[in-house]
Amino acid sequence: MSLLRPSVSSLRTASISSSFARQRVGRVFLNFRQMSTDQYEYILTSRPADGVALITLNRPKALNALCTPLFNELNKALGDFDNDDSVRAVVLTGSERAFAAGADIKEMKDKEYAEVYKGKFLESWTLMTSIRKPIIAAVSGYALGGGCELALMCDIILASPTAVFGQPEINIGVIPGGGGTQRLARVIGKSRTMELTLTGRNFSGEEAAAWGMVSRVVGQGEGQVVKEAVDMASVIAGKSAIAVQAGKEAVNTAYESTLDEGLRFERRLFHSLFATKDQKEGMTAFVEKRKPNWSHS
Ligand code: DAK
Repeated sequence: MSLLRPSVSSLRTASISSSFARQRVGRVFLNFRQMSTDQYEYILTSRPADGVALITLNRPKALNALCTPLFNELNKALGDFDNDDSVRAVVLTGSERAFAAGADIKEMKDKEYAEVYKGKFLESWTLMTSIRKPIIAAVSGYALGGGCELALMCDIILASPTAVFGQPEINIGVIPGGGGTQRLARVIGKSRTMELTLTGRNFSGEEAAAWGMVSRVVGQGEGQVVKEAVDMASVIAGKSAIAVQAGKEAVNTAYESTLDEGLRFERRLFHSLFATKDQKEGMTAFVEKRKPNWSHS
């Protein structure tokens, strides 16, 4: 199956009764139960490797501008994959030209304050941060504004040499609203974030890698970044899912707590893994010099 042209593979009608589907965002309950995967218009989903799901943003004419229906579909697909035991890691990508050129300016431009404030405009964007499985962003081309913020909400970012990141909202009379000022500041520091936010200057994947925002810039070639992200996701999918979930939770806690609290949380999670079959299996397999056979429990 081509990674560059994934098919809409899961054409089953999903019955989402999970807690995710009814996730609380602010004071709004989002409910995606009525949407089935064959209704996707703005994304493609596929299963390029065992345990790996690939979501491709697919709004090419608008450079994958993130309109509300696209985000609803993205949240729905992520929620489904989070609840599907056969998926252990997710790759999120766009096109060669654009990961995503930001929130849809055409959708936003005529909105009034009361409408966006009362209607909690775009608040459902944060829903994806509650996904338990790792999400790897494979970024080619433009990742601007909300596109950059979307990548920052993922757990790992790989960039192609063509990647162009930026928070250009200042150029259209606003500031980042999807976490750009907060997540960027935590990852690349105040001075750089201030510069990027106030000048709107774009930055390259190489800069992002040097600053620690991106894991690395991968080799040249169309589709290469997706291939490398899928390879990385496959490695993760080969681990104990329960340990992977704990690892993601622990790392994310580093951004939400003091060092002392974070270290205590990490220790507690580490201790709790001794209640899992996978800890017994993993350590026994090491001693017996064989590959572990994970039960993910
Ligand atoms: N929105 C809508 N359409 C967009 C778009 C966008 N962000 N970006 C590109 N397009 C559309 C263009 O309008 C054009 O459509 P047509 O004219 O063909 O109909 C098509 O995509 C191709 O774009 P260009 O013709 O402009 O292509 P170029 O190669 O010349 O330029 C570009 C590519 C990416 C440099 C340029 O399109 C551009 O500057 N785009 C806008 C980038 C931008 O300013 N992005 C930030 C938007 S504000 C929040 C969450 C998130 C946000 C806010 C709040 N909450 C949770 C509260 C996020 C806000 C933003 O992202």
